[in-house]
Amino acid sequence: MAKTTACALDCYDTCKILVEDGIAHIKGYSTHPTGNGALCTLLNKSIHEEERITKPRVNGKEVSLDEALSAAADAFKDTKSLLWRGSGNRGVMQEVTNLLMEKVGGKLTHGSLCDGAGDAGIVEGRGINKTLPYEQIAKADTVVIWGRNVTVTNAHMMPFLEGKNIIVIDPVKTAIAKKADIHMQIQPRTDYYLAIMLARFIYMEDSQDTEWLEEFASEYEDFYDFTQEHRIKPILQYIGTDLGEIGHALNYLRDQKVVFLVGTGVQKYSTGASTLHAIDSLAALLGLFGQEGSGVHYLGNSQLGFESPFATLCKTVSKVVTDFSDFDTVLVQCGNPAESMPDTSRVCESLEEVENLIYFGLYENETSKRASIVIPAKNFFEKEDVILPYGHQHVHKLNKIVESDIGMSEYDFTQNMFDLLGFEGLDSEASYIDAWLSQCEEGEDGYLSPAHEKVPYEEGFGEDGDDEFEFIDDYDDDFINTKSLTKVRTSKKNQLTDDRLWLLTPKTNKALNTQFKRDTKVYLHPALGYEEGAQVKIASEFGEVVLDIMLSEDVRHNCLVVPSNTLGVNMLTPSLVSNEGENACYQEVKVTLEKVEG
Ligand SMILES: Nc1nc2c(c(=O)[nH]1)N[C@H]1C(S)=C(S)[C@@H](COP(=O)(O)OP(=O)(O)OC[C@H]3O[C@@H](n4cnc5c(=O)[nH]c(N)nc54)[C@H](O)[C@@H]3O)O[C@H]1N2
Ligand SMILES: Nc1nc2c(c(=O)[nH]1)N[C@H]1C(S)=C(S)[C@@H](COP(=O)(O)OP(=O)(O)OC[C@H]3O[C@@H](n4cnc5c(=O)[nH]c(N)nc54)[C@H](O)[C@@H]3O)O[C@H]1N2
Ligand code: SF4
Ligand SMILES: [Mo]
Repeated sequence: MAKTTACALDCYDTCKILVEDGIAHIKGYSTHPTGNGALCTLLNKSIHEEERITKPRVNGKEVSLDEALSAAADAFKDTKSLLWRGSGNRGVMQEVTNLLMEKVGGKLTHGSLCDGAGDAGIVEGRGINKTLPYEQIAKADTVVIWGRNVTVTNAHMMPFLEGKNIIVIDPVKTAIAKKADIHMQIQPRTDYYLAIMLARFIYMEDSQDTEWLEEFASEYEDFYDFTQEHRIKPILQYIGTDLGEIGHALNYLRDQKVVFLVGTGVQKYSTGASTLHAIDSLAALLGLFGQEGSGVHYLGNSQLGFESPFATLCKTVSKVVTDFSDFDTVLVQCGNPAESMPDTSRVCESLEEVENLIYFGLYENETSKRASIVIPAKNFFEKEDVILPYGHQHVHKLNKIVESDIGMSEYDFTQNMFDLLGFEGLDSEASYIDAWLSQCEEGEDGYLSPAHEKVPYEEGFGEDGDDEFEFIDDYDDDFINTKSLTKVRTSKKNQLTDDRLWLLTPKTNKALNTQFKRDTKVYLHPALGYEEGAQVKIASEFGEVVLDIMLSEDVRHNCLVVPSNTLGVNMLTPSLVSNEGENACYQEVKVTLEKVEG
């Protein structure tokens, strides 16, 4: 009989999967509300072809699983321990190891490599970060795709965009930008200013939704004053747009149902929270919250409304600027910090200092190579789990589809540690799975998150829906001197423009972060005068990397694109957390190029 499961890769879509005849015959579930019967190549191909770690290792020597587990248990005895968990598999059962950390007195991490800055900006305005259902996106007149590469990272959104006016805001002419009604190919890191400018013009022409504002966001006159602090001419020039383009965009925004699909691209900066808060403020001004067919869709808080059975009182350290050398034992689970964290040289130096680096994962990578203990994991086809999506709210039970001899599940690992270290209090795997599922609503199409609402923010904002929307009312930028753009700033570090290039590190369809295919290419505009196929040394104040040149007219002239699966990309990125949200700031960096003769 056919079985179902879902894809646990870290992706907006979280596709439901139909398994007809073993793992070789899987397909997308055609009636799934967010799928269209198709899976992507990562699931159709890459995951089956990627070579797994099959044998446990201790100090470079292959050992039995029992030996590796007892070495791991010893490493947790009387030591300072840290669990650093990545997002290679987004199943909730990943978090069962929190319970082990609680028992050994170890620490966990806080903060995010991913969407944390944007999330913080959303919470500032709306109180909580609810997900806009795809069904509402389908009812929009205009969709603004703002720093999200939908065809690559969110392909199952495409059917919902059919027949709509599309505006794309992206420094790169992405595939969707080529098909859009308007592509605003703006300067990176200027989205905050663009949102404020659009709001300023909305006020100027009196297109705000006054009736809605009076009821749900009554401080809109203060927001008017705030937008007035921003100078139009220099800002439009800095963003790389003009009055004509802004006017054109406004035609698609006023008096219509509008959805903003905002991606992580706009918030990989210290100011990322302000950017989302400004975009949300623009949306509020247009009255887009709590109405059919409109709103802002970002990465939602997937655990909203749930009580986690894995909550602990463990202390935490930053996930972004972690100093691993503070610990004797570090368990790296489901991630690849030696490649995925910013500032690779700093990360690797601090990992070198760790006495017991335990890698618990599927594939060999830069982190597994440094580990003294390697424990192979099972993948999501080989164990039971539950997944809570961030792109929609259709919760899935993940079922074991194949029996595999390789590795172990996170639950089994935790249970083994409890047994070896003499701890008590771990419940059964089934009871934890049930603890998550029993909190869901059961709908026609399966489980729905308890936070699911057809039209979010219909009642209002905050936890209980009785707060108002709070507009953005300040902006701090420590990276760029913005004095000439506003009437209030003081001078800081970088000039508004200089000869260096912005480093953009978006995702690629060949990989899921550092899982699957790795690359060695940089994409440059031909006007920079480099030759395709040659190599170039890219340098920032944090490090350098040599990559193969690909020329592309699609990249803005003052940017370069190095996809996030590229070997060494994070040699260039800073050890920096965002002003709010404790997020990595991968793009808060400018780089220089130097030809490599050869
Ligand atoms: N420069 C730059 N860097 C970035 C980004 C960027 O945009 N630019 N993006 C950032 C973002 S958004 C993210 S989310 C992070 C992701 O960074 P990480 O969270 O470190 O994820 P990956 O690098 O994909 O590594 C995932 C690993 O998880 C392991 N794994 C997979 N499934 C399982 C499982 O079921 N169990 C266990 N135990 N292990 C498993 C695999 O071995 C794989 O190597 O990267 C960030 N890094
Ligand atoms: N195939 C595939 N799918 C994935 C992933 C993957 O690695 N591969 N990763 C998954 C994960 S972990 C995440 S977090 C999501 C992220 O998915 P997205 O939200 O799509 O994020 P990115 O691909 O990092 O960047 C999106 C776009 O932002 C643009 N951009 C960069 N800087 C700026 C800027 O300053 N302003 C504006 N307006 N745009 C900018 C980039 O050019 C890019 O087109 O994708 C998920 N889906
Ligand atoms: S990676 Fe994303 S698009 Fe591909 S199968 Fe998984 S959830 Fe669907
Ligand atoms: Mo992410």
